[in-house]
Amino acid sequence: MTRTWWKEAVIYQIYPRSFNDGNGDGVGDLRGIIEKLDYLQHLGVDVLWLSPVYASPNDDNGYDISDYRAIMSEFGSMADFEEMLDGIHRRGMKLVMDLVVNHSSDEHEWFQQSRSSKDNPYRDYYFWEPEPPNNWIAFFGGKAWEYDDTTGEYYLHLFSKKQPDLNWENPKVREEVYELMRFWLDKGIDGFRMDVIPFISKRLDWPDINLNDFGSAMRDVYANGPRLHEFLQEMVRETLSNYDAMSVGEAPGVPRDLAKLYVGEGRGELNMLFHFDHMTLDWGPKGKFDPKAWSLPEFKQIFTDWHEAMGDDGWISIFLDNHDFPRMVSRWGDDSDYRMESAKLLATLLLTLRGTPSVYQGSELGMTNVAYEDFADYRDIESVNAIREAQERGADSAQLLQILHRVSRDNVRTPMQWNSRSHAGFTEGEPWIRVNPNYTEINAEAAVADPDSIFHYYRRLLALRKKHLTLVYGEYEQLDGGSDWLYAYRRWDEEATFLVFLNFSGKEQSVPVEVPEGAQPFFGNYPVPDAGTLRPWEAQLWKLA
Ligand code: ISL
Ligand code: CA
Repeated sequence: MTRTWWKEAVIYQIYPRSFNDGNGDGVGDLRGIIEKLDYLQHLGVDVLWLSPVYASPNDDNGYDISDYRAIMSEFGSMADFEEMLDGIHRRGMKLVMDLVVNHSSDEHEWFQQSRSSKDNPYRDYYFWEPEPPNNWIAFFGGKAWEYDDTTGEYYLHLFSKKQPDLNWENPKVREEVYELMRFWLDKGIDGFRMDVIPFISKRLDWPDINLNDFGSAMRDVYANGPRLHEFLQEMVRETLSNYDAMSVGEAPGVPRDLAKLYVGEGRGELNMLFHFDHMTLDWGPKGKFDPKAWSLPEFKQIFTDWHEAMGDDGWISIFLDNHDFPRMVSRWGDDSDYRMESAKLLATLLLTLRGTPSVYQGSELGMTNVAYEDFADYRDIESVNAIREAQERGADSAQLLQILHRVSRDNVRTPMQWNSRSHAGFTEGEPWIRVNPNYTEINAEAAVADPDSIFHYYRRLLALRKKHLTLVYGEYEQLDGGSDWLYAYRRWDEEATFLVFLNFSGKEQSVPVEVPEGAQPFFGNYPVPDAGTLRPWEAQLWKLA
């Protein structure tokens, strides 16, 4: 397998609005990020991925862009951006920006022109139809075709109605995208995370979707369109191939058997992708607001199947949470009795699989989901729309709150918890979204001061991963025979062999897999490991040879 810097890197995702407020207006910003670069360097991550920082009316917190070449005024100026980029590079880190080009904001100049008349030169930058050609629904509720009375036609939006989908069939649209990518690459950024990139090529036969099976709608209709790979190859040829930059595609709707088309090494498309199989594991037939139980055997199988599907030709990025999904310790661990242990166990998983790990801000502190008691505390458009729709239906409020506590994207958008002072040290003003009340206990200042903290566990394991490339490139084999509490696997190459045992339960258990004679305890979340026994949420790494 070819060695590259982005395979050996660890990504840290910053959600700028919630990271750190530098000027006291209650909204995180670029100066706030600059203040925390030393913290990130100390943690030992390599690549900072910033959720969008471009000009935006913030219907979807920056994922609705009105000017791709300007910095959002709330976040600062281009001079702040350049200072931040320089500060990142001086510390030996890299910067990856979010590329959101499946759609723009409706306030982008292109859409303003496009909607103004049927013969405007920008008309074909978007999809316009005299009648909705199908039953598509939008991710944030309601129908995907919106009537616009200026010209009496409907435009397509797979997300909110303020996020009209760009028409990639139009070569001018593609050229605009490549130009804006070159604009940022020429400034010296180190790559892009590409938002819903499998959706950019539309099925122009406009088939209906099965409204009771959102998973197959994503896979067969919204994603993986007919010209997708042609577009990606063209994009890479025109932009990334001329720079030493990385790309990671957000890939909802991409099944394992299609993944190599995106990331196979000779394809000239993406370096890696974020697949969604574990993220949708607890979604019912109607999607995330219809949650169901998940099981450990299925969860593990997903990692094993993806490892095998990629083999030695293709790469993925491993993540257990991000700005769209619940906190990993609340979702896959135990955020009450064993928060510390289970957050460390999940860190072990995240950092010892084959794939580039992506750590979401605050997970290195074991930050948890939030449980707002008041609907008015929710900020995310997806939650706000879901609340409105449920109330219109006359749904039970208590039940709705329970679902939001479990699935709302605001769970991961509460301010970063820096210290135990007012508003968790995030801002000197009023935060745009309420702080999680557990900040007095869970915060960076306390974590950095405590050698046994989750923070230092990440830091040490990150350093070990750098030193032992077996943990990056090595082979992988699952060893636990489908146990419902144990996840056990081996990572190995010519240099070394590691055994990883993860107890996904709050009970002490005896391990059915033998630790070979001569194996040394290498790392773990309890002081001294005992071969053959795992304590509640214990993670053990053993090294052979
Ligand atoms: O957030 C989700 C479920 O709640 C996902 O289905 C999400 O909508 C999907 O992964 C696409 O996400 C990306 O594009 C969206 C944006 O809202 C997300 O924040 C972004 O990660 C539209 O740009
Ligand atoms: Ca601010």
